[in-house]
Amino acid sequence: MPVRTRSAALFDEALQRFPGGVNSPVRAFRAVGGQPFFVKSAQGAHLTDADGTALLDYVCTWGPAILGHAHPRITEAIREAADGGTSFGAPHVRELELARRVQSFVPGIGKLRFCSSGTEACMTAIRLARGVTGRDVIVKFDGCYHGHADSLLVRAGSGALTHGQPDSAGIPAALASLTCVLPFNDLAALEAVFAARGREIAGVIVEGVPANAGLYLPRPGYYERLQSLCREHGALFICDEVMTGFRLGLDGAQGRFGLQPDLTCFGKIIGGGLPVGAVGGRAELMDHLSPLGPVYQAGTLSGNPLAMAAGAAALDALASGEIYRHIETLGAHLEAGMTEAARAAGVPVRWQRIGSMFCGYFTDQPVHHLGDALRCDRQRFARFFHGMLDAGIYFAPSQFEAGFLSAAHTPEDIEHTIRTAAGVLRTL
Ligand code: KE4
Repeated sequence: MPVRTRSAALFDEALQRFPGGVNSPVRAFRAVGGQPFFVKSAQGAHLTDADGTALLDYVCTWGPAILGHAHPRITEAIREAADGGTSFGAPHVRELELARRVQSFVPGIGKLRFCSSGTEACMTAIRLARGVTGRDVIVKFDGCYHGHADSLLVRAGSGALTHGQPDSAGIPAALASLTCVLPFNDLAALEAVFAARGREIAGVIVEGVPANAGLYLPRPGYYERLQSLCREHGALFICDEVMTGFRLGLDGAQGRFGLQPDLTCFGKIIGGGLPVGAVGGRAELMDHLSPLGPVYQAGTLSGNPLAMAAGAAALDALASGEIYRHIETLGAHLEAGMTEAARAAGVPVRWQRIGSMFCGYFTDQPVHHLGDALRCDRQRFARFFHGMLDAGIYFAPSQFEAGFLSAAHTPEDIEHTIRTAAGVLRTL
């Protein structure tokens, strides 16, 4: 059991200064018990905690660190940008440099608007859908998380689900009633809601793949039908690629599934680990945004030069496609090894994966939607989490989160993880 006295002292102070001791709920370890460690630094595939313990990191700051932590191309880009100033609140070329890259990789992004988080991107996308269509209803899916804007914190995933508040307090019932929540992968429910309320629906928002209740995948044809129903009824199809954008490939989930969303939300990787978000789509839709159109949206730090520089450096490093081949290979290796380790230990684990994103569900059944995910053995997951953490391997501190690989992970890291898990699973 590693020493965590420094982290414990810091957490004691944090509990006095921040609600729950954290600045984002999922970091609090409430789902797995115990206290979170404090990070001192990070390099490549490893974190170093405040007590000097090295941890092999499968959280990757919830996705952005696809190159690994402190990648020299990113830190150098930030350093060079910072030498010219950290924020201007005025147009500058770095906004164009990142936009050119995003638009060159993702078809259909006629125009973009940068902001400072995935929450802002998704909030803007639904406001735009309502402004463009003049309709009020937004459709989302239970367990999916699109940040913490009021209309989207209805039956939400990630920390909201982890902490048992999928419907947050503080959201007026009148507003929540305009968010229609459907079970994911249920085509009949989708057809029925469009048949009954198609003319009221401003937009449907869905994650590139649902990865905020663990990780499960759309059934074949589901997203295609969702997209066609939106077109048939004049609703906007909003693909939330905050997590999957530039994670599942240069053209994200929409490229993998052959989709053409009306609006796409970005975040995480396009900021290279700095605060960023973006919403993009056809110009005739995006031009509804102020100052051209009537849909207001703004941000002091939108298009921040450091985030733009870090994001451009990240996308340049990803452009050859080599990193995607590497993390796909590692993902398959980890999936096979963890599945075999669980089988040998006699512990039911469904390891679900797409590319370099994965979730080890503690259940013996496949997980296709939130209902399946909720049947997992969360207590056993928590024991597994701590067993691995005590052995120096950091998975997401919730059964309802995804794990990530980076360019810095190696086949030896994967083998070490599998061997360690084989031992931990036998103790559960
Ligand atoms: P941010 O506001 O956290 O930058 O992005 C919100 C968001 C939007 N859409 C998707 C698909 C997302 O996964 C997220 C944020 N992801 C969580 C992790 N599951 C962020 C971690 C946290 O809340 O601390």
